[in-house]
Amino acid sequence: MSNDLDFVIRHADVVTASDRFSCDIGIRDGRVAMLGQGLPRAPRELDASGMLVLPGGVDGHCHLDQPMPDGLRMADDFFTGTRSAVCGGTTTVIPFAAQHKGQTLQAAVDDYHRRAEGRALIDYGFHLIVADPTPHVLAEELPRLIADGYTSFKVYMTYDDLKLNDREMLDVLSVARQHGALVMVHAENSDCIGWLTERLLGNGHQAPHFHAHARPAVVEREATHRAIAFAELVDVPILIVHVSGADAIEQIRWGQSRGLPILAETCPQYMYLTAADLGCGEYEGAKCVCSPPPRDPANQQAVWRALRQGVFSIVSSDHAPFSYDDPQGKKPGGKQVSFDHIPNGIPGLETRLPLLFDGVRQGRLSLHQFVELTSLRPAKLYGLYPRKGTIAVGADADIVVWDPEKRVKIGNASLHHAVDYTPYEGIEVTGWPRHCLSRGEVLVEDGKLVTTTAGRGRFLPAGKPCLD
Ligand code: DUC
Ligand code: ZN
Ligand code: ZN
Repeated sequence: MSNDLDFVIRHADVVTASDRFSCDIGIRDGRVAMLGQGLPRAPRELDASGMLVLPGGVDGHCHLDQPMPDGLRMADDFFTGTRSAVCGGTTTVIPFAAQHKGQTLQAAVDDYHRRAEGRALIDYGFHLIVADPTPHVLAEELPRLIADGYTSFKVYMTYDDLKLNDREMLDVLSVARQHGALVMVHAENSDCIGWLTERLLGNGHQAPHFHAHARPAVVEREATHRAIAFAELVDVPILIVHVSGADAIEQIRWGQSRGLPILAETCPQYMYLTAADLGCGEYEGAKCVCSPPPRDPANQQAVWRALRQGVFSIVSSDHAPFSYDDPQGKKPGGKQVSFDHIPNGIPGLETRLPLLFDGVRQGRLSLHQFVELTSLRPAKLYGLYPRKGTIAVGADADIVVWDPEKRVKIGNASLHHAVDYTPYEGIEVTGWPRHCLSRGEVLVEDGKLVTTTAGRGRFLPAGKPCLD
């Protein structure tokens, strides 16, 4: 093997979760081979003067081409979704292979591999969604799949087609404990939502904004507390996903203060959207229907505060892409439907990093926290570190050259997903990726997508979760 470098990034102001240093970065065979001053010349070079050089983002929670019930369809497949991700500085995605009831987990995984292969532009891992924890799933499939590199799985406390009851939750947590996997929990109380929904519809309240009335903070708070209690009972770490505000944060802090291994994720929608974005009757509010729903400005502040204080381990997009003007999206069957039939989820793969980086600009969190929340910790938790999540000799050369001064007014016309809207239309941010490399290959150059080789992205079998 030659010792020559393939690529050198010159004058890099490198920022990782813990360090900041100036050097050249030498890349060979898709990996970082050297960090130092005055590295030898390479056939390809890039001058990063004036930029920040960051490890590529790892989006630990997004949904791509996930099979949907009832004639619904996600707008992004692995190509359009990963294209959008890399244009926003994310070089690894971890979507979900979702089991539906009656299906084996292996069948869900096989199906999902077929959807990703030949389509993904960047590297990807899979979480599992466990919707049917039969004795076979618990005793055979989960242990085998964990050993095969699927070391994290999501469970739902709501949605009729996905939810587990308390006993099933305990069973899944117990398998995770025994085999060293990490369980992600969607914490909302299903019966409370059902009860509220029935009353709202009974009173003729159908518009999108009633989605938030059907899922108030107490519903999330109760389920969060219950999930924490289960983790304590089984003595196993859990990660509460898409935490929306102060009530759930209070429960998480409570668990953490008792020394329980409670991890948490939040998403930009809980910092940038409020329930007001669901409208006050107009159907366009459907664009911001996601679960849990966005709350109010005080809750946004609580999320920012908790981020700074280290309550959260990761910030993910929860990209769940349904187009607005689409009979398979937010208007099922081409109709304006009652709030309980609007598919839940919003797009956000490409805007995750710029929205959070703007928080750095505003002094809401440090640059190192930004890297930790969006790259290092998701890589560690989901078993991809040290290959992903940092810039170090031996790591994959997944690198973002970030322009910290670039001002951008977010608009759907300039994003790269296949969704027909962004909930962040018109929001102005400062800071956007200028160049993005995936395993040493430049995919984005001067803000433009220059490589569109569908299928160059590789599946990443995950190692055991690292909680440090
Ligand atoms: N939960 C998610 O994680 N994503 C989309 C919708 C939902 O409820
Ligand atoms: Zn969820
Ligand atoms: Zn999700």
